[in-house]
Amino acid sequence: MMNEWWRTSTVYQIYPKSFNDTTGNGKGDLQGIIEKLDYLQHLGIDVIWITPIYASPQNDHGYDISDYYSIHPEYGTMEDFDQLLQETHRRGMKLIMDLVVNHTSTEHPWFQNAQQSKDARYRDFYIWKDGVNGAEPTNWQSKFGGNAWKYNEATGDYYLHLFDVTQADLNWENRELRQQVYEMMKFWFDKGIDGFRLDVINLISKDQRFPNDDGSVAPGDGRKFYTDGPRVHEFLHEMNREVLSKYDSMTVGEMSSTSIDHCIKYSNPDRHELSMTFQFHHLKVDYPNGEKWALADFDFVELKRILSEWQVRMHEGGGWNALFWCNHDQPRVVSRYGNDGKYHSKSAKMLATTIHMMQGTPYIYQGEEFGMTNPKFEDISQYRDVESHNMYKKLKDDGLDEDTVMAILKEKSRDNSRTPVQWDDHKNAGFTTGTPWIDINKDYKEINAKEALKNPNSIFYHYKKLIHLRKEYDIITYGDYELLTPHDKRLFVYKRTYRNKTLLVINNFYEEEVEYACPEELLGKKTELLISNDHNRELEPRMMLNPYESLVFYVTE
Ligand code: TEU
Repeated sequence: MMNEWWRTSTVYQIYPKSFNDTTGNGKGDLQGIIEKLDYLQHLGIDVIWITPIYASPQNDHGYDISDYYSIHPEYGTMEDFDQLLQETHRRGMKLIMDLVVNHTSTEHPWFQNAQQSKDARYRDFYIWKDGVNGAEPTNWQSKFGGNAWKYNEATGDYYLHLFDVTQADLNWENRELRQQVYEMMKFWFDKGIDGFRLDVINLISKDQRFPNDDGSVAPGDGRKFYTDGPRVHEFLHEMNREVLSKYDSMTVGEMSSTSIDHCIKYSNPDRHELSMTFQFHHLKVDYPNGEKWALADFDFVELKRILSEWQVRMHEGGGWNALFWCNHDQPRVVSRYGNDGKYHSKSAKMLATTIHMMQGTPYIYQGEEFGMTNPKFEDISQYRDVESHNMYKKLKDDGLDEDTVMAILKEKSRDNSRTPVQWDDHKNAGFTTGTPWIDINKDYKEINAKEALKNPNSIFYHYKKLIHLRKEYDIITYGDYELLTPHDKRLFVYKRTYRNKTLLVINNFYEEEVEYACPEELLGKKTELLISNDHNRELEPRMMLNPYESLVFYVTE
């Protein structure tokens, strides 16, 4: 079996448009990433994941690809990419790319051909259906709002787009399409990349009956007919056989609305599909009745239950979790589940410890390592995401007033994670000498990488230590997991056990002081405090925890 280096690795996600601009055009670029490789090496990063940098009209900031074999010119050239890959490897780090093959841009040559006629060369690379009684083929909803089918004049029928109307779903039933995908993957692997993050890869197999969704099973938007679909494991096993098995690589599948049973199948090495999976259920505990675009406090007890169930059952099933709080689609976790005011640093460190001591591969999203927060944009003109603008219109059409809609966008929009990385306290936070494509967060003078690097007690050095602990203690990678406070309203305490050793992870998720009673079987033994976001302390029978206090004890005998 190839070396599974990714089980002890930590991944850093870069959203290049907002990372670092070296040309002054207000958008990040590949040379900007090269400039920051020493910073990432200093943090202790093992793998870099770059979101799509392929040619794209940028309607969905690169997730709408028009040429899989070229670099989007605003990011640079293929020579810049080759230099980035070489410089990454020279520093002992690995690089994985984003693979978006559930759909292409409607500007991709395949679609440009397919939309012309019913017998076009690439017609069957996409999903076409006749309307029903003058309406769309089914009542499926796009994840960006509206119906998921778009009428095509030239052929008098509709094509499927689960996302934006300019992102046409590919027909994975077509064997030639699949072979084209595999050839493209080999092109990038032969250049030397170390793997892929696979975008919404559990949506590629659709129920070929294409039934209407009668809404009998929530949410009634059609996703049950294409999520973890009938041939998805067959397709991924074929991808593994044809491509992945031929390279020492890691793959992480983004699994929208998936289940533990499927993720065990996707990531158990005996099944030869993928290395690991992202699931999102822990990031929906602030969705009232499952609705993203509404406001509610997060359900802390449910958060613990979900994370713990995934820890236990994936471990039992031989699956492998990708551990994360943030990415380019999610609000900043310190604003969402932490405290981005008085307890900004402590709560950011507590949140980091909570997932970095779990089993799986941790992912750090750019700026998370020094506690970037939600920008709290006041005006719709500040938003850049197609989803934000679609939902702004939909919520207003639904009758919500401007203030309520803007309050929802402030908490929920994907723009929250897409403001430029705050490198220092200079103009535009050191991100660009030009006009940034999206506003800089106003807190950049206080919250930036330069400040974090100067302060030995910063969030940055807390993350650095967590990354190091993962390499030093096998219990983090291989230990069993048990949640110790399932019902507590403030405490998230769990333990890891491995070869008669115990890791006790104690997190106070709130501003109130709270008492914790330590399990008796852990007292009176050789105990080491591995990491704290507060002061050094001993493990005692009853401990009064400070606001957002987070402690990790290693108990050996
Ligand atoms: O995201 C898919 C996805 O599930 C989220 O975008 C979610 O559906 C959306 O935020 C609505 O709440 C992946 C990429 O991460 C995202 O950036 C792309 O927009 C999307 O796929 C389409 O490629």
